Amino acid sequence: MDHTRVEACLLQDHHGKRNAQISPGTRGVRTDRYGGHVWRSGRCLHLPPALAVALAVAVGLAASGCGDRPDGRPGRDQSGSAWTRVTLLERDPDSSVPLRTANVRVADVDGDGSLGYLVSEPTAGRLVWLRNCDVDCDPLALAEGLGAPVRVHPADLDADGASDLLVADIGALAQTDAPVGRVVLLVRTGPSQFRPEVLLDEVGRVACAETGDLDADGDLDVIACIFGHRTGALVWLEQKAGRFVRHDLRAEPGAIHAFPFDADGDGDLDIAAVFSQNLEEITLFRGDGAGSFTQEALFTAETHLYGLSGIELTDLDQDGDVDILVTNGDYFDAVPVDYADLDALHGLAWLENDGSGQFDWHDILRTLGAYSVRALDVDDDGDLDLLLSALRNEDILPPTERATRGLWLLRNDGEQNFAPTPIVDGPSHIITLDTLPETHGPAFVAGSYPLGSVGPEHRRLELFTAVRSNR
Ligand SMILES: [Ca+2]
Ligand SMILES: [Ca+2]
Ligand SMILES: [Ca+2]
Ligand SMILES: [Ca+2]
Repeated sequence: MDHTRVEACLLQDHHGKRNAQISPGTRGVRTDRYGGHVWRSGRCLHLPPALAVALAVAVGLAASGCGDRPDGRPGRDQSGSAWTRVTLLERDPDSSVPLRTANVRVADVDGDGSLGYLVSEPTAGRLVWLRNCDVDCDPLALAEGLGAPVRVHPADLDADGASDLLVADIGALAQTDAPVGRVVLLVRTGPSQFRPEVLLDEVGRVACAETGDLDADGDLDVIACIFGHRTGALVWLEQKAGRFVRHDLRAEPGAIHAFPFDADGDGDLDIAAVFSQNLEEITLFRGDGAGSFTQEALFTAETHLYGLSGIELTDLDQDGDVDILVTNGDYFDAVPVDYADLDALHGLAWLENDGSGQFDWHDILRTLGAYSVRALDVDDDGDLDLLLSALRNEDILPPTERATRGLWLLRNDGEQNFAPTPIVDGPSHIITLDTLPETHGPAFVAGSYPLGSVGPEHRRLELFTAVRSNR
């Protein structure tokens, strides 16, 4: 399984706490007072302190705290933060199909206290679970029972104490109304063993599957986006004595994301969903706690070119209620287009919750291809900053635009005014982001999904860690 070989060299002090990383593409040594580490011949080697310091001085990298890009230059955003950038999953030139990452989630799936990543690779028909990433990021490929997984959500659906994996299996990446979509539960039967169980099939292409106790009866139910093509639906699957009974929330195609949360603070779960295709709408399904929902539009775009690409739930202003981050930047079905027009149309906004489930729209940034967003306090000043990725399709972008604005940091001034700066040059196809827990410092992972050919610069999964050098 060398195609999932992890290309990171994780450093640890003698307490086992990770404190730096290097990648094989980087010439370098990382040191601390207990010694150092260097990547050689596909292995991470420990060096005694004296040798480590000598080597570090020789290559000019002695624990400077400054990250390096694969080309050896420091990765530094214009506002002064440096980022280490480490390849966790590299391009695999030997694979029979080009490997593309549709989704990544940070999760301690096996509950051993060590970080893991769940990576959906639909073109390869599998998930890759990177386990124990605090130590060595041991990869486990899961393909049995899967068609084209696009999202995975760890949850203990059968309540046996071991986290299972709920998979949205789109079945076909190309547009079709064929009943190729499925929701598959990988039931965990051992530390690394899973048994696939189909919860929903014979439906259109499935783009999301999430869990929540939607009828408040003590067991986890499932929300699924049957994206489809010309037809589709948002549904929830009621868990009933180990079986899952389908209930339709809305019979419309184009559902990308749907997340359960308590929008109005009345103690029961509501659902925020995004419908793309021709609706281009953010919809709230307000629950009554017994499994009935009433639907209301929170936002409707004026043009189908708007290209809603996702939502993310977070309490952005930290006032105790859950707000909704909204990205629009999908243009798969909008070519030929003028990129300048889309650059003014696409971007990032947030819907501010007043606590009762009433939402106000605030624009944050317009930029072409906005796709994935996560909130993270990058500068340790107590407010939530934002990370944004944009898909920069080389087929329609001038060369100067392709790689320069694919990954943004938006610094919060404390009043939810955001100042955007590009994080690093280079990645132009980052379709998915997730943040690491606070204990790992300000850090995030980024998965790449090239829209055209997969070139030598392609990295399937990268880890970015901020170095708080400006404080
Ligand atoms: Ca339930
Ligand atoms: Ca509620
Ligand atoms: Ca809030
Ligand atoms: Ca901040």
